[in-house]
Amino acid sequence: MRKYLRNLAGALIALALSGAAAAPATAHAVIVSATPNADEQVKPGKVAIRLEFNSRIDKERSRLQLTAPDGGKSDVAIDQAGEPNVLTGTTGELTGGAYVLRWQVLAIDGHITRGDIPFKVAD
Ligand SMILES: [Cu+2]
Repeated sequence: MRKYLRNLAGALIALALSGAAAAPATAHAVIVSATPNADEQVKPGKVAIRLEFNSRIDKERSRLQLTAPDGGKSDVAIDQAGEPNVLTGTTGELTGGAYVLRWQVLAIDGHITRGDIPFKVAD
C-alpha cells in the first residue's frame, strides 16, 4: 500500500511537471507591437514593416501579404535575419490609399496565427 501511494505521488508529480512544461508551448504567436500600426497613416514610398511577437516564430513558414487599394495582392518578402520573434520586410513603392497587411506566422509551438493590419498611405 505504501508503495502504491508512493507511485501515485510520483505519477501526480510527473503530471504536474508535464503540465508546467506544456504551459509555454500553448503560447502561440501574438503581436506585441506593429509598424505600421492598425489605422496608422504613413508616407508614400517603400514602407518598412516590423511585427514583434510574444514568442519565436518560424520565419520560413510565415507570410506577409499586402492588399493594395485596387484589391491587388502581393507578398512582402520576410527578412530571414534579425530577432527570432520579430518579422520584418519592406514593401514596394506605395502610393496613396488604403492598404491591408495580412500576416500569418507559425510559432515554435506549431500553431499558426494570422491577422490583418489596415493602414493608410498619404497622397
Ligand atoms: Cu500555440
